[in-house]
Amino acid sequence: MTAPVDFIRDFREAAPYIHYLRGKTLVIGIAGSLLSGSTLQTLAADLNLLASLGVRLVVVHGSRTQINTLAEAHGLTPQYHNGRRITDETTLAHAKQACGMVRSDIEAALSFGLSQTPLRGKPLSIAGGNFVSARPLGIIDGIDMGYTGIVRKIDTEAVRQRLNDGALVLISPLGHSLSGKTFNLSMGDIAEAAAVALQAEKLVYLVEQEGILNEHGQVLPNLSGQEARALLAGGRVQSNQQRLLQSAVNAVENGVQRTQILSGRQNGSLIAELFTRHGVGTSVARNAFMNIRQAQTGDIPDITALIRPLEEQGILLRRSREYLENHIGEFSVLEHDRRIYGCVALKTFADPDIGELACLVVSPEAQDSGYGELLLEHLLGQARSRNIRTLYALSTHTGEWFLERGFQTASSEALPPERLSEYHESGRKSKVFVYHTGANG
Ligand code: 1C4
Repeated sequence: MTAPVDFIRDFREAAPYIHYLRGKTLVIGIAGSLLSGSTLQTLAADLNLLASLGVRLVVVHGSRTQINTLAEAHGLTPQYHNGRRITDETTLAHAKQACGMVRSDIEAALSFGLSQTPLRGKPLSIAGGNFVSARPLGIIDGIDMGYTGIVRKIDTEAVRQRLNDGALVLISPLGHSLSGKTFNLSMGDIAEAAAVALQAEKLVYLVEQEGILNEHGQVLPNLSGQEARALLAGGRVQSNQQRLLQSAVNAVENGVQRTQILSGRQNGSLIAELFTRHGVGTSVARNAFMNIRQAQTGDIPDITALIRPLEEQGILLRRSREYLENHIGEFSVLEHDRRIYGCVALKTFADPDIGELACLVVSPEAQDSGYGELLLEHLLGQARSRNIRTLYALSTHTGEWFLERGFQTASSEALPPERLSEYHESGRKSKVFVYHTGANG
């Protein structure tokens, strides 16, 4: 029997992410509209899977759709100001009712366990409680927002205690004031505040859209906090997503490593985002001043300074100034605070399905902070967008680094003919690694 090649490749790719996420805290905010029927069942199975892999989960559920359904059933029209619900006594009663129903449905779905696996029938322990204290939003532009509240404090000690006990912490969008009043809060406000208070590894928003969409309706894949801020300032994000993106920016600017916004409707999107290199949806990362961009001729002195010492050690191929001038379009550079710390090149061949990751360098003082990984992700994105299916990397010293990131060893004979003749001429006997990008070709 032959091994299922795709499964083995995907499992190898996922392994470093499984290792990395074990013991890390994820705060996941889920829009209320996703919390019913088969979508809820699928999300609950994925949450169970994450918990079984040792990820510490704080889930904040929304309830907007359910409150609106109750309002409509009573012949009421929901009232909003600046995108925030105005909560009168009746709406507060609906909010409490909606939260009770949603919470109970989530608990039931999570209790179902991982169907078709040995974990079936071993329900995850779910913790609830008065983790969120709130205060009224007050009067905005002369409009009394009633029982609409904002987060005052997250009881991080209590949340951490439950997480340490192995429970999933499930938070409803209600908060209580010190005077004993209940306030209707937004899922996003709580998720952001919890992620910051817990200094979570990631804040994930599961929403209806595929991610944050630009003014043309296209998903914006990777943004730095700084880029996201510029998009918001320029009004280049669809109006109904501005608060969500602002929340993502707030989180990363206050210590959360990354915020991810993705569709909760697409089966498995949460798993794809967390355990594959290419991910899905929009990611907002903390490195505010880090940027990977297309190299320009003016970057050649900086690229030369990066690569010359490694050429002398035989780690990289020699590339003359003339070569760099002629091939600068293949290069990308990583800059931080306008200084270049790394580069990588995508070589193409007569066969359009094939590419090579070449000239990958991170300057010694910036190594071990994930820049190499970011350059690799960037290059894989470029390869996919050009429908390159097979990506080679040749290396004399760095094989392990590629193997740990999902590459596999390959025979030099698999290289395209023009690269194979260079390979023989160089006499370097470099090892050959291959990565299947998943592009459709
Ligand atoms: N082997 C295994 N692991 C390594 C490693 C190595 N040589 N170097 C670093 N790591 C590990 C670190 O220990 C760390 O592990 P940890 O602590 O997280 O467990 C992890 O990698 C760090 O990962 P990162 O994402 O923070 O990576 P960076 O440090 O930012 O960057 C580089 C990784 C390998 C890029 C960086 O160490 C570097 O610049 N090294 C020197 C240059 C180099 O080896 N580049 C790779 C070239 S292979 C050539 C060409 O010219 O085109 C040759 C072609 C031919 O024909 O031979 C290439 C592709 O450029 N090919």
